[in-house]
Amino acid sequence: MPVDSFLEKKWKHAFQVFFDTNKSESLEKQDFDMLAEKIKQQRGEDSKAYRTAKASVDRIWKAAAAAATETDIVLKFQVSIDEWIAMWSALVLQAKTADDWQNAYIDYMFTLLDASGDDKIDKNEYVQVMKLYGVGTNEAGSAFDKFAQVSQ
Ligand SMILES: [Ca+2]
Repeated sequence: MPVDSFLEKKWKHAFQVFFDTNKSESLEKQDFDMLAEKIKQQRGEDSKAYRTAKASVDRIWKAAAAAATETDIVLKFQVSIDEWIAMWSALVLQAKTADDWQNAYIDYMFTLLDASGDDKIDKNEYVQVMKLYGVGTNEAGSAFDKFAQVSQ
């Protein structure tokens, strides 16, 4: 059974924007290390965002690496975009409850976005964090407006 193309697009987008930090079109440990480093520079070593990111990123990486084919791990230690999609599809198709790595992903994204730590994400925080990922202010702002409307 094929996965909904909207979902697939969403996972691809997350892969490209949030995880493939070095833009190599595959995930390596380096992507995760670079990401943690960016957050450290922006929020500081003692920040909750950095501590959560470091812990979560490690859990996500381990799950992603486990989902990659054996050859990839042995030869390149990489996770391709297809393997990334397969990892998410498996969850959806099996209708499983969230795995540890998925909870880690949610913790990570939320803590990163909630810069003030008040358990809410406002537009300014969202735009600032998206800038960290190279997403333009206007683009991030209009994306925020769209999903803020949907969730009201
Ligand atoms: Ca990469």
